[in-house]
Formats: sequence, structure tokens, C-alpha cells
Amino acid sequence: MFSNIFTIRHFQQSCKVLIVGGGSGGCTMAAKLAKYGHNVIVLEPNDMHYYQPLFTLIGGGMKTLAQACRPTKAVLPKRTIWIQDKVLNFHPECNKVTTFRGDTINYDFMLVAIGLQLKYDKILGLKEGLKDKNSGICTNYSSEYVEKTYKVIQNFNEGNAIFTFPNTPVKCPGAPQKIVYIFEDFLQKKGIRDKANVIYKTSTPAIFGVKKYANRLEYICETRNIIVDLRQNLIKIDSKKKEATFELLDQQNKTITTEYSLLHVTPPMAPPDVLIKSILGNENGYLDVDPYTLRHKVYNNIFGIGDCTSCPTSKTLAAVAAQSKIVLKNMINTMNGKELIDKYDGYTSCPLITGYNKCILAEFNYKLEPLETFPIDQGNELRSMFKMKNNILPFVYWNLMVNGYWNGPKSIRKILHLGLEKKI
Ligand code: FAD
Ligand code: UQ1
Repeated sequence: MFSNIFTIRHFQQSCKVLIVGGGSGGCTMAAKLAKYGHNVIVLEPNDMHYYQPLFTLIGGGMKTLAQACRPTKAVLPKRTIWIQDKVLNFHPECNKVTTFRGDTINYDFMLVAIGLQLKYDKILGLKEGLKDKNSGICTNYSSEYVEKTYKVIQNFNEGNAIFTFPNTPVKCPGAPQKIVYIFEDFLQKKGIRDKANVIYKTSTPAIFGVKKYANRLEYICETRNIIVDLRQNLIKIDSKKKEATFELLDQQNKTITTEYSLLHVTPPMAPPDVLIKSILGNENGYLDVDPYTLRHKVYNNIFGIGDCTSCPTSKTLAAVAAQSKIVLKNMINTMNGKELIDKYDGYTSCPLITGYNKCILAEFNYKLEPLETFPIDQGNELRSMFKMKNNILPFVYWNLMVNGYWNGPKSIRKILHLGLEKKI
């Protein structure tokens, strides 16, 4: 007789470095650490790897989703072990994690790079609206829906076109408004600009966090008749009536409901639940790292990179690139029992695309001071910066960054500024 009792086997693995998350930060660091010959395990559930900065261009019909993704297997370095699974629980006090499949991975050092989760459920009616092909609701923020954006834009005939920014930190905080400018330019080209009210409704108190770029963006909105409503947060969508409800963040218990023909939503975001419930997270659930060394504030053998960390800078891939050099040096120094000398200055960058061929390339640090690479005023709308975003940066990502050879533009900046750090 055969027994009908199956035993499920759980595995134990051990490594020198465990990288949790094989997105942009995890993959970049795997490539860098593999060069040191360390035994590295990458824990990543998805079999597709995405270059998310292309999503804005996909939404505007300039690129395809196929250009923004490659199989995880092809992007992770051959010398690392990829386990296709997710962390279920961190156990930092005994240097191990457990996974959804029930396995245990022991590590000497761990790098956490698990990005942000999209919280569609925080907006009533959003998920249904995104799924419905004819709703006029779209978002550039997910590989699942980004291709819908351009269809919705092409189908727009008249009425209110509303673009939102939620009441949480988001990745690439410039992206919610880049698509506004692309859309407005699209209407101009199609000759139907006068048929639309283009409205950007944001929870933030200003259009952008850095004064220099905010001034330029305000001017662009004024001259192109883009309405900007500050401190408004989308809470509910009625896709049958095509109405969106916003809470007015500076007036208690007040809401406003507006009709729309097109609604581009940037969903609220949060760190993944596994961090929120872990002692590794701060009060908001972000991996609690020192903002300069990127090492965990309590556990010296744990580092963080990218969107899931508590670093108080704009969460971008450009930030990940700059962080990667510091994380590598500081991890290696920790392994060798040395002091941590290298410090991350909060460098981040946001290519603010303002149409089909122009871009303001914002670059700044923790102090919100501009830190521009090129010796020209990047606060102007430049065709050259658009070309860089469209053609050069994807090449840099797929050929240099994921292979561990791109640390951001700091060395280019030094050369172009004659070896001097720019005085602001
Ligand atoms: P991700 O690349 O998101 O990777 C996180 C990984 O962790 C994922 O692969 C996920 O599967 C994995 N993961 C999650 N939970 C677990 C778990 N429990 N266990 C194991 N693995 C897990 N940046 C720019 O610099 N310039 C731009 O122009 C720009 N434009 C953008 C436009 C849009 C529309 C979007 C969405 C983003 C844009 N960004 C831009 C931001 C940039 O893509 C992110 O900042 C960057 O990808 C962050 O890298 P990361 O490694 O922290 O997170
Ligand atoms: C960058 O380094 C980077 O990572 C590859 C991005 O992500 C796509 C960026 O958007 C930007 C702007 C930078 C910064 C690079 C230069 C040359 C200014």
C-alpha cells in the first residue's frame, strides 16, 4: 500500500551575503559583490526584472514594455545563487530569514533591497477601475497597467484630465507630473488642447521639493494652462459616474468630487509588509538605516539600498546608483572590521520630462541643494537631457549598472566642473 501522507521538506541554506530583493538595487549590488568572490544568494520572487524609469515613456507611447524588462535570470550575475522566493520573516538576532516556501537562509551579512509596495486598496474603486478597459483610469506605476496609459491618452476626446499624487512617499516623485506634461503636449500635437482641462492634484504643499526646479515647473504650468491643486488627496473613484473624490488636506473633514474623462492615478505606496512588521523597520516601516553609511542603526551586519530604506531623499534609481558605491565600500569595511568612512550625500535625480522632446534634469542632495552634472543650467527644458533619458540612460542601466559598473554621475560631474565640487 502507498502512504498518502506527504512530507514537505524545508531547506536550510547558508551564505556570506544574502541580498533580499533582486530589483535595481539588489541586482546592482549582486554584481558588485560577486566581483569580490563572495558567496552571494539573491532572494527574488519575480522572474522578470524591470527598468521602471522607462514606464513614463511607455505611458507616453514612446517605448514598449518589452524594452523595459528582461528575465531575472539574464540580469543577475552568473556567480550568484538566485532563489526564487520571498522573505516571510526576518530574524536578525540569529542572522537568518525564513521564506514563504518555508526555507531558512543563514547569512553573515545581509543587504535589504525590497523596494516599495503599491497600496491600490487605499483608494476605493481604484483596482476595479484599472482593470476595466473602458474606465479612462490608468497608472504608469505598474508593469501590469502601464501599457493602458497610452491607450487611454489616445482615446481622450474632451473633458477633465486629472493626474494625482498620493499622501505617502512615492518612488520617483517627479513621475506623477511628467505624464501631465506629456499628455498636454500630445493634445497640442493632436490639435485638441482647447477641449481639455488638464489638472494636476497633489497631496504635496508645493509642485516640487527643490525651489529652483519648482519655480520652473510652476512657470511651465502657468504658460501651458495646467491647473495645479495642492494638498488634495484622491480617496475614492466612482467609475460608473466617472467621478473622483479628493480630501482637502488643509481643511478638516472636507472633500471635493470632480468629474473626469481621464484619470491617471499614482497609487499610495508603503514599504513591504514584511518590513513593517519587523524590528528592522522604523516607525513607518522603512528599513532603519543610518542615512550616510546605509548600515542598519542596530544590526551592524545589515545594510540597505533603494526605495525600502529610511534615507530621507527622493526614491529613485539615480539614488540607488549613488548609494551602491557607498554600500559596497561600507559592507567590505564592516567585513574587514574597519571603520566606515564613505558617506552618501543623498544624491538623487529626476529627469522631469516636460513634453515629447524636452526635459529638466533635476539633481540634488539631502539638503535639497541642486547638484548638477553638466556645466549648463539644467533647470531649463533641454532637448539634450530628453535624449539622455530616452537613449543613453537605458543603455547605461542594462550594460553598466546591472553589471556593477555605474555609480551615478559623480565622477563625470567632477571632471566637468574641473575637479571641483560645485559650490551652490
Ligand atoms: P525595485 O527595483 O522596485 O526592486 C525591489 C525588488 O524587491 C523587486 O524585484 C521585488 O520583487 C522584490 N521584493 C519585494 N518584496 C520582497 C520580499 N519579501 N522578498 C524578496 N524580494 C522582495 N528613477 C530614476 O532614477 N529616474 C527615473 O526617471 C525614474 N522614473 C520612474 C518612473 C516610474 C513610473 C517608476 C515606477 C519608477 C521610476 N523611478 C525612476 C524609480 C526607480 O525605478 C526606483 O527608485 C528603483 O527601481 C528602486 O530600486 P529598488 O531596488 O529599491 O526597488
Ligand atoms: C542615473 O544615474 C540613473 O540611473 C541609471 C537614472 O535612472 C534612470 C536617472 O534617471 C538619472 C538622471 C541618472 C543620473 C545620470 C546622469 C548622467 C546625470
